Amino acid sequence: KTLSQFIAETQREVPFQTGDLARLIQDISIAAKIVNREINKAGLADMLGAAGSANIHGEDVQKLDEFANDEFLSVFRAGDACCVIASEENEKVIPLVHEFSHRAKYAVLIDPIDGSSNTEVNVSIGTIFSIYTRLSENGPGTEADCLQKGTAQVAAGYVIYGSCTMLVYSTGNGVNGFTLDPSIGEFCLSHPNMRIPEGKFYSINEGNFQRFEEGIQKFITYCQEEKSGSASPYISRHIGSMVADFHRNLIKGGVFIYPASKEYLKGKLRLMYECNPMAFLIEQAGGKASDGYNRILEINPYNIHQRTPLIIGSVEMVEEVEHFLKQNTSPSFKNPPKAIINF
Ligand code: P6P
Repeated sequence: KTLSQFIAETQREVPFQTGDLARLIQDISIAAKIVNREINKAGLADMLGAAGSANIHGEDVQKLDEFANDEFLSVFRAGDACCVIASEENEKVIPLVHEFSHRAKYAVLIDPIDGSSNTEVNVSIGTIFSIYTRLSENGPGTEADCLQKGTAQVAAGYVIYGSCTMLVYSTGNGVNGFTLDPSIGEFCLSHPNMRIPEGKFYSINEGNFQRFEEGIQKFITYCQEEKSGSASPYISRHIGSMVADFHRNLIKGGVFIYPASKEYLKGKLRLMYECNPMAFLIEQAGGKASDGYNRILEINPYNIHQRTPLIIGSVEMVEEVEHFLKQNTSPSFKNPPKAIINF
């Protein structure tokens, strides 16, 4: 069953839908196919490496980041369902002004390519998107349309460009995964109604161990310790590309952690276009997502680029991490040194 057939079928289940959200998901899938094509030949088409510029966060922009951002922006501009975009690659939101702005219902937040530095070493990377119904009445969308709590999302998903390319998304009625069949150029339903199992993978950049809060350090040590004389059941798996680490855990179970650290006081990952969409998906798949203390989806946003610590995956493992954090917040971390990056 192709994505188009799946959307047509689910459209019938939800009465009075105008089809705008369906169109938006279709548009995202088209841009994803184009980005996928460039990623697959990145090494040949000189799309690897830095574009020679820095983005608004001062991070080297990879050529694919720019290409992907342009592709997704152009499909949203060409359509009539989106009134405003917030992208990791753009400092300000981008209000869409077109003849249909007055009736474009959705705000889209996107990380066009997450983990682009992995392209050079042929590691899976991803696109992450989050969709809200606009709050403003009409005309081009506004920043306020983008700055909504994660609980208000109407849809969210990601594309993983890996050994195969998949689109995984939810509109609030469960999570479905579609695998791109290059022979027909269609995303086909391959993972219906995805549910995260309880698992034993823990995924974290242990290189930052000395900079983590004591609770995180104790969780990692707990995972490594033998249990009643037998080997620890926990398995460390960390790819360093959040979409890939998330996708493995969604299928096999486990927890992905990018916590606060002395360097990143609020964690490194972005709330609005990385953590909120992934939190929406994981809850739809029966999992959990928190910043260690609060449900990610309940965080009140103040800036489209704000960061948050992220602990996401199987309920049992997320709650184990939360347990260690609640028990052990070391005093040194309460008064951290001037953080290098705390926005
Ligand atoms: P670190 C990739 O740059 C990314 O945004 C995520 O995909 C990944 O989980 C994280 O950063 C890796 O960050 O600090 O461990 O290199």
